Amino acid sequence: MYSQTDKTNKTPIAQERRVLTAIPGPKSQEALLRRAAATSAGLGLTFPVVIESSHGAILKDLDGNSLIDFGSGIGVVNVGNTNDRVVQRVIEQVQNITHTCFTVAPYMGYIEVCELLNELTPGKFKKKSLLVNSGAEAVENAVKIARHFTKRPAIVVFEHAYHGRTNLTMSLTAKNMPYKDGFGPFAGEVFRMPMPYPFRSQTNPATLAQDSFEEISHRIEKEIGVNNVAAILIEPIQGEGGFIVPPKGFLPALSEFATKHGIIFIADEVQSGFCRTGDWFAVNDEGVVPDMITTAKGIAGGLPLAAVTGRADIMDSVHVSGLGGTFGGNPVSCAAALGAIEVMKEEKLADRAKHIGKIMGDALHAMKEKYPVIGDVRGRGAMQAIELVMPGTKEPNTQAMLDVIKYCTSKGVLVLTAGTYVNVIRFLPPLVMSDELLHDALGVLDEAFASLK
Ligand code: PLZ
Repeated sequence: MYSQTDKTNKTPIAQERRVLTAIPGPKSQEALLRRAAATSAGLGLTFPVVIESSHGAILKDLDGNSLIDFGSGIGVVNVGNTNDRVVQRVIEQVQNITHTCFTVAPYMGYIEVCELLNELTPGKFKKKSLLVNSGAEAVENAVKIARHFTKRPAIVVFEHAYHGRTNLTMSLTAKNMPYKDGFGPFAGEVFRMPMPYPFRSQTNPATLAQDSFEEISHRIEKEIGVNNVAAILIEPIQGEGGFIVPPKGFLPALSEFATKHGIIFIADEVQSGFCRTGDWFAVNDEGVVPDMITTAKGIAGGLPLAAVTGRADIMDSVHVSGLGGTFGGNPVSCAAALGAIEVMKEEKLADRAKHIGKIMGDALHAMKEKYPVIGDVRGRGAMQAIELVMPGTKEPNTQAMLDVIKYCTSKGVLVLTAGTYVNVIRFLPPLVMSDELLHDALGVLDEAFASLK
């Protein structure tokens, strides 16, 4: 299953973990020196290896080590690395049209991706879409359109939010270091509200959703004025912030409040979308129907593509040529998206995400019982995280996170970090990861905790 086909004329990549050298190995080390010499020091580095090839849930580095991919390039290759169908569609497309610019001379791929997005996103009303290059660009466009439609300036965002690195999206993002520090001045008319964070909240869990909603609605009314608010923008499960899942009832209340006051409710599903949480989109879980939804990452199986999908009246409110961009909805990316979405449907990857979530959830909860450094286990489907603390307290434990990551890397399991307090380990496996590989990776994680002093 999931081995490379002959079409790409490459050696198949076995779906197994194999560590042949220290990590990084000598070739990766040499390549990382070139990286340091040639690329901006402002770029971070999560996995200290240089990748030569990939398939399914395995990344192969320059030294021939086969590493388990527990990050999917930050939630992108949900259909697996170099998914056969995506690769095939890309090869066919790149020989036909590489670029025309959709607003200059349109092509079918763009239209077909939009038709699919309009159908797959929640809401029975008529919808329309716009394609762009990155998640940040999608969010920026959603805000642009919401302001144009409502003729109101203010945007409501949340603590722990992440929406991108452009000037506007940096302004919408919560965390200073590393995203904003020294990069101001920031965009105006952005108002940040408290986010219900069940693990860290002092409030009674039973009333957290309602209490948070009441505080936020009160503040919107008193501090901004509902008639000045163009949009409420929220990640239904916060990504970079540490996979914070709001308590049940919170998102529906917020969305209802927005509707009541003519405020556009925008769900940023850039990280949580495309089967990741066990549904097409994370908002499906509570039946929340956003006015607009931003997507990227998982949409095109590894090629750069992002989208804004929304109520047709909102999306059509912009004058002709008010939206666009040279590369947005590039034909090759669209072909990849059509392949990726087909795979998600046929292989029922939303169900697969639920299955992975059950295995991960059970294993992580069992680890929490054994290792008091694990303060919280949370997430949905194949979007799970653990928050590390000083045992017996809720004080963030960054060192434990670093030690665990280091151990896992040395054993060939690549996992991502997250969190406002830099103490969260998040798991975003490709949804095609086999149960064997999943158990193997979780076994390594358990060993990592056992090895902590
Ligand atoms: N909205 C919810 O998660 C991207 C950031 C990686 P782009 N998250 C990964 C990094 O360190 O830059 C993200 C997201 C949510 C928007 C974005 C932005 O998407 O495609 O990175 O622009």
